[in-house]
Amino acid sequence: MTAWTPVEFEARLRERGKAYHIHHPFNVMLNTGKAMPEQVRGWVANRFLYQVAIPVKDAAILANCPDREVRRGWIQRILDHDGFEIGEVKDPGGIEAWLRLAEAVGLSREEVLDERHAIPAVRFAVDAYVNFARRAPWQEAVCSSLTELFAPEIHKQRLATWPEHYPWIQSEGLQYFRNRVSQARRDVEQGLAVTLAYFDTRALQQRALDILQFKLDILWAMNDAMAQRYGVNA
Ligand code: AHQ
Repeated sequence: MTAWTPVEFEARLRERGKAYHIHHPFNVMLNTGKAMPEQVRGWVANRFLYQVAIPVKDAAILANCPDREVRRGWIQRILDHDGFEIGEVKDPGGIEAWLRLAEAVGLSREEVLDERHAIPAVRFAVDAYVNFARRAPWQEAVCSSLTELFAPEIHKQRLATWPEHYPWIQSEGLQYFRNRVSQARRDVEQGLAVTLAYFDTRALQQRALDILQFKLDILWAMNDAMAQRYGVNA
């Protein structure tokens, strides 16, 4: 079988958006204003496990990647999350912004940092992502980040709905989502370019779709675990 053209291949990747966790009942509850404060707090506390794993996952990709040009682009992801102080330029980073979100929804920094609310299945899903990035060829780990093709929409949806539905959450707590809309777009530019170039036979392209599905399942499973623990209000 001949390989799909890059245009066709990208379309097939984007088609998988149907399985993105924006469609999960727990996320639909959150973004249609039906979540109780305890469910919002449970989501923020458990999603923290995913957030702090992202720079570890990205460092694993850097460690496996011999291509300096790719590393120059990819390292930005670690700076985005861990923050940095380079000369006069300072940025507290996305993990700090997530802790501000935690405080804005009524959690203490301590109870988020000590992961006391962590659901075992959330921890296992996050570990599956980090361990995949450590073990897989770096191009496959890059491909697995492409659930972010669909991320700008979910961040914009939160920004458009949470202030109205959850007036009890202070607005500055949503800064993380504001930052991610542009960061996700920039991430995807590099991730997609690497993926379209490396997966260049029909068999490799199918592998890329399977990798994307694996990561979609990770995000979906996290929501399943939170729905089971906190319930889903229809
Ligand atoms: O805040 C998110 C983030 O920093 C990342 C990095 C990226 C990756 O490398 O896999 N994926 C991702 C995602 C973030 N937020 C999720 C959300 O729903 O808020 C979405 C998630 C993703 O689409 O993979």
